[in-house]
Amino acid sequence: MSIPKTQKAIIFETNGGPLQYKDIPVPTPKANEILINVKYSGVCHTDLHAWKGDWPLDTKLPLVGGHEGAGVVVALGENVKGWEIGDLAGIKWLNGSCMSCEYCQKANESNCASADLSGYTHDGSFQQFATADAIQAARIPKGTDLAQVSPILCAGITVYKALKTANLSAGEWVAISGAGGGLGSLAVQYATAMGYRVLAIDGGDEKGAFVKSLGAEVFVDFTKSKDIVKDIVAATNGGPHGVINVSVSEAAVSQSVQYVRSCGTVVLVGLPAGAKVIAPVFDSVVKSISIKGSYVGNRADTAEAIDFFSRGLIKCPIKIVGLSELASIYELMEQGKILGRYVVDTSK
Ligand code: 8ID
Ligand code: ZN
Ligand code: ZN
Repeated sequence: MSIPKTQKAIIFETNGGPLQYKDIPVPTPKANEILINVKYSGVCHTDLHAWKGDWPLDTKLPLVGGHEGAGVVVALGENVKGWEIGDLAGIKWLNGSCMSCEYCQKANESNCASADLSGYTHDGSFQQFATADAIQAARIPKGTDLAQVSPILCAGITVYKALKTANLSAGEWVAISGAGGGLGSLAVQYATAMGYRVLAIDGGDEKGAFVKSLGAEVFVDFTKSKDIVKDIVAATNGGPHGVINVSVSEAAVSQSVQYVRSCGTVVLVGLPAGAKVIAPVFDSVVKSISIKGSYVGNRADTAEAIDFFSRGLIKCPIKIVGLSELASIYELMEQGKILGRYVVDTSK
């Protein structure tokens, strides 16, 4: 394939400013990078946070967002080993890290102080050609449907790692709070595949039917329940053994601390701007609960999460639209109206 000089992208110059669909230069891979012709990219709620600039971490500006990009390798930096032109590759949130600090040495690369983040500190996958560190780029098996696999590259890896962090045994209950969204709809499926019983929490009948179709045994509607803590404790005969918080709601996180079972684990994943966890010290001690943060996953988590997908255990519930329509996806996302994941086709 001949690589063009310019390409279509969605770019913004200020946080919350216009999302411009326009021609920009094709980036040149650095010595350690591969150049990927991105075919499809999932749209994660993190991309909305990055555009709005509502987290206490600055984005690069101007910025091309996106970190669930799936495509084909079209060029290799001069030091790259182990990749060939034509391989399928994925752009993940963790684009690259130092590989030498204490955290990188122990494979906690996402905790590296100099982590480079796709669609945040490094131009991401809302463009037709994007660069990725050859060490961190995800390896996608030949023949994979690139639109279907794209949400695995952030949502899938993140919820898979979060479920491992909850440290559950087969047959135990896990509550997924925010189950109808992008991360949640995959969390329900990974949890089911890992042998857990799923209680899903989200709002509205449509989301209820949706999460049940994905494997949830029980649905609790946060817009209708009069006492959500009581309802969840009753449905799970004493509270879920683990909770994966993927909603963008501060209140939902604090409720999870109340309904989790004694000796259970609350995992924090969703990142509502400015939110705090309110956990009563007395209850936390007497119930001996754990509250843990979980942040994407490492290279092994990536390979494992993709393997669950490749074995047909995870079906990404996607809607495909053109890249030029990104702004309308952000509107739906802000209103909590998305079932599963939107994926953009970079050719439109
Ligand atoms: O590594 C990480 N920790 C990581 C990785 C990727 C994404 C964290 N995230 C963060 C995102 O930045 C975002 O804050 O996870 C959050 C969820 O991302 P998403 O799944 O991409 O968002 P979504 O598709 O909008 O889904 C959110 C769901 O939460 C529901 C909504 O109805 C929607 O279905 N929800 C809300 I908002 N309030 C709720 C409540 N009180 C609720 N569900 C239950 N109870
Ligand atoms: Zn993401
Ligand atoms: Zn490091």
